[in-house]
Amino acid sequence: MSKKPSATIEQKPAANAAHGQAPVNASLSKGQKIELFRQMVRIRRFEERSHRAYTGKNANGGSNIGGFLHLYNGQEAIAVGCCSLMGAHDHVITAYRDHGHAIAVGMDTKALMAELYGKVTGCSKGKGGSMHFFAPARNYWGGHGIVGGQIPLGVGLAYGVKYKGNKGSAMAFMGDGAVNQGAVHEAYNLAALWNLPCIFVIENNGYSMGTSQARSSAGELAKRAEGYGMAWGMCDGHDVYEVRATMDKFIRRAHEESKPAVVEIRTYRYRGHSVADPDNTYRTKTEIEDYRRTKDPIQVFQATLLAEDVFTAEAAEQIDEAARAEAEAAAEFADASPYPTVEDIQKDVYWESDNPTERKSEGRLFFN
Ligand SMILES: Cc1ncc(C[n+]2csc(CCOP(=O)(O)OP(=O)(O)O)c2C)c(N)n1
Ligand SMILES: [Mg+2]
Repeated sequence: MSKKPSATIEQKPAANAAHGQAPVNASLSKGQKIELFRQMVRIRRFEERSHRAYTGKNANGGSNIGGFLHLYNGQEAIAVGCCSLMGAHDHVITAYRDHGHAIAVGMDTKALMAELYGKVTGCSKGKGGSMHFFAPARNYWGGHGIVGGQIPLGVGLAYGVKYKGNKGSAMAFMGDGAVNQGAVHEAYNLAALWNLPCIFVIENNGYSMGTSQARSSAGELAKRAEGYGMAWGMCDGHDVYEVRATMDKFIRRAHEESKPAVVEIRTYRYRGHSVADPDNTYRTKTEIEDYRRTKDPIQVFQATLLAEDVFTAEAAEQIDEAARAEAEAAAEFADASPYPTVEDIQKDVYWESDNPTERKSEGRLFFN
């Protein structure tokens, strides 16, 4: 993707061409395929630009971005593949590694970068930061910091879809580390018991912070669905066609039969757990480079689209240039935006304190 592609990158199309033939992919127009590629590149460039902002200093010598920054580099095909399948009543909720999904559902990167900078123009008015991107109008319900905490909320979203009689689903994303949380199992149980259209998507990047899957989790992660009588599936997350072909089956099933499922998507993250977290103690450089060289989702899809004659290398380069410029413009916008005021600090935190006259609860508010 860079102007001078690294000589070490093996630009090969995805190994299993059958996924490109799946109806959900075969029916895509050239323009739609290019759009999938563009989204992945936009995510990659946004993440790289935010990494630079995080490690750099602002004009006053302070940090541009406070708090944590968990980057999505390497996992782009999952958010893009899954969100590209969303209809009017499909919802998404995820953990703190939430930038990719936000871009994939169509959020404006200026509002996202401003949120990272803690500015009032951010999507959460500068009060959420990296882990709390939200866009209710796009059925995107965040952005959650408690590992596994978003999963019962995802079941609630699916309950809402069913209760309203809509043909939809909730995709509740989690990492491989979240599967051992008790709340995830309570959520599995209710989704299965009540036949809720919830698809639990495990983005298995092999590590929870510095702990490998082998050291933390027994058995096959998705297969645990069987204990709850749920369907399950697995696929590789570096091939956007494969992600779409796999997820399409479960989304259709959720729409038609209101049935939950667990889908494990194998992937890899290139950066440390967060930017502040060192990445030199639990895995080797060779492991990261091997993945990048053979399975980088953007490189793989670029090679696939070149082989399919969907676009030229020059067109891919232009998409990359535009994505870099967009990320740069987002950083400039964030930098130039004001911070929220002290007076606003308690606004937009609790609905009830913003709407005291309409509040429904009796008794003391927040126990004061
Ligand atoms: C309940 C809870 N326990 C611990 C943490 C600290 N913590 C933050 S992220 C993380 C690892 C989660 O890894 P995984 O679910 O694989 O997601 P990934 O970071 O790989 O996307 C941990 C232990 C937390 N935020 N919440
Ligand atoms: Mg993980």
